Amino acid sequence: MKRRIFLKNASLTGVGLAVGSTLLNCDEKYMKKTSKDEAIIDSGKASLPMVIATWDVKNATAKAWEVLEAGGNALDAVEQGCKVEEANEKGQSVGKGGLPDREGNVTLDACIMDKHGNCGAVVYLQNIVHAVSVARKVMEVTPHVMLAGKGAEQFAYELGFPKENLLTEPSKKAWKAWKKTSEYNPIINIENHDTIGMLAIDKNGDLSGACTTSGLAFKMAGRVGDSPIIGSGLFVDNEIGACVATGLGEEVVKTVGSFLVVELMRQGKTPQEACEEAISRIVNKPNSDYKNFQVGYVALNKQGVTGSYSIHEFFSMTKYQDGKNENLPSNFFNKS
Ligand code: SD4
Repeated sequence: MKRRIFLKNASLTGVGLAVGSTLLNCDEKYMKKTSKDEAIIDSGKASLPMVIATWDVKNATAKAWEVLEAGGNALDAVEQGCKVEEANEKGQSVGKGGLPDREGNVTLDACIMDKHGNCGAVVYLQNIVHAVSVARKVMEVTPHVMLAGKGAEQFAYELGFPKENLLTEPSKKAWKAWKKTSEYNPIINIENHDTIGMLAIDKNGDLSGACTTSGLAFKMAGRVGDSPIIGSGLFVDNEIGACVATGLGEEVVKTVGSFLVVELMRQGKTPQEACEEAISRIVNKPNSDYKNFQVGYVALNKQGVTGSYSIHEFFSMTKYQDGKNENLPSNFFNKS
């Protein structure tokens, strides 16, 4: 249910709106004017803090919420939240236990972005569980945005990250079974997508986001997807909102999906409308093969209004807000 906040006889620009216990700064461009002296904020539930994530990852959002509730910032929240899934060996698309590439190597992609627009990423990282934390270190202690492969791994060891074998027995078994046919067919949800992308707003109203994945199962050695690419897998603009993607990364990269969603929100679209438009850019391409792959976006704006949309059914968003941790099915394009 959408909660609507009515402002009467108020100047719309730079209004400080008390929502719950949190003061939210609102700007005219986020409001729908209904008459000269009344505005509606389509706020969803604009009480802060809040966190959303791709797929059903309630343990991860619970961790992020714990950080936010204690007054922690959104950056710490998304890092801590993503780490839960990276350590979860049962998740076969993230961190330890991720499905390997066709050579049997688990390689991780991750990125993180803060309220200042700073960002860090690692691609093709091996033998380190917490790729998101390495990405954060790239952002914080190097002059660079992205480190790849051996360089990223070496950097992590220098900072004290432990070396670990990421290939668990079940994932090794799945790889061996795959090798019997070696068919590469990255079909929609079948591959157990659960790349975690997480976006948070803290009690100060500041945004951050992170994304971490082992990428597509049985990908070509050396393949990097959208998840560590700023603007594709993730984008955060603290003035406007943030977006994170999941699914077939090649399609997200080709449309610079997360940046597109944030820019559409800047132009006045709601997070839901922006996610839908970004999906339509993919499916409406001439000769789009969208029936054979999945892409999903989750987004939120500065006011805590959220959106999520995918090409196919069974994508979902987990949202923790107002003390409630819920997994919500997303609307989707392909109803046939
Ligand atoms: C990739 N987008 O590497 C990732 C995969 C993914 O859930 O999202 N899986 O293309």
